[in-house]
Amino acid sequence: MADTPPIVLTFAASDPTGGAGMQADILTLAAMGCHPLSVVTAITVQDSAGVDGVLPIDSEWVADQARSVLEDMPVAAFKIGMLGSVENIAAIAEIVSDYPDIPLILDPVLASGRGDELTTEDMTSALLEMLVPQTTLITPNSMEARRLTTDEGNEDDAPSLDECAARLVSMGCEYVLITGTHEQTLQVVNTLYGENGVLSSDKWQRLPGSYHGSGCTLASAIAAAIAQGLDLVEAVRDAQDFTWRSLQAGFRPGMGQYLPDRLFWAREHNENSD
Ligand code: PXL
Repeated sequence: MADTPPIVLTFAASDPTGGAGMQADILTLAAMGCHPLSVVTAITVQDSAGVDGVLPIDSEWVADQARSVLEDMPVAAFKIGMLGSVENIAAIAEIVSDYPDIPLILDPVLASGRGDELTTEDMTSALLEMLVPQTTLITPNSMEARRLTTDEGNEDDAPSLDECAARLVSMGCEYVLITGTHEQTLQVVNTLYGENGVLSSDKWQRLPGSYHGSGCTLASAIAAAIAQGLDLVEAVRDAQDFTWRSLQAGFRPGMGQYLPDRLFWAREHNENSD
């Protein structure tokens, strides 16, 4: 019998396009040699151009899905994406608190890449209060990092990205990876922070397209690399490389955004063997 691959549990919402959300996580985790467990938190109606509807799953069903598989199988990492409701955040926070030794990668999904709001203010507060203190690594893009940490009642509060990361660490997570796709820089600069500030900063060639699911791919790839036994700094670098190559191989199946191709490596192999 074959060995069991490392197991990663993702809490995420279904995206029928296969670009983002749970489908992105499953594709990425499998592509990186892990077995994905998937707890669905919400279902969405969307196409490659935008989100038309979100239906959160009842939080007891979310908890039951997770408890069943967690009692059955050993999990090497958690990945948390879109959560759907405050009740779901509370349920998931309670579950992960029973597994304090399992690394937790939190992708704070506030809006889709195309600007559809996916998280209410109440959900953002719940995320900061209940999940961030239990998080190993949070992976906001620069806009999310500012939104999570800026005091909106204070017009003078305009923190640098370094300050945003420091504030997130002070809220209780161990590491912060801020991605720089939305910044006006020639290359995309992604910076990893720990409790003493910058740990590493990686520059990536900026790709021309607009992609749906890049953040989900990156956070899942980090969870997979950690589950495979890499330390956090190595996992973050490997996962960025995997994500960049998935984006470079991206395709445009519909009329909206490009989707990352998490199976780029399998297709390269096919071409070579022809
Ligand atoms: O990319 C963030 C994201 C996560 N999860 C779901 C989504 C999106 C973006 O649209 O639809 C289900």
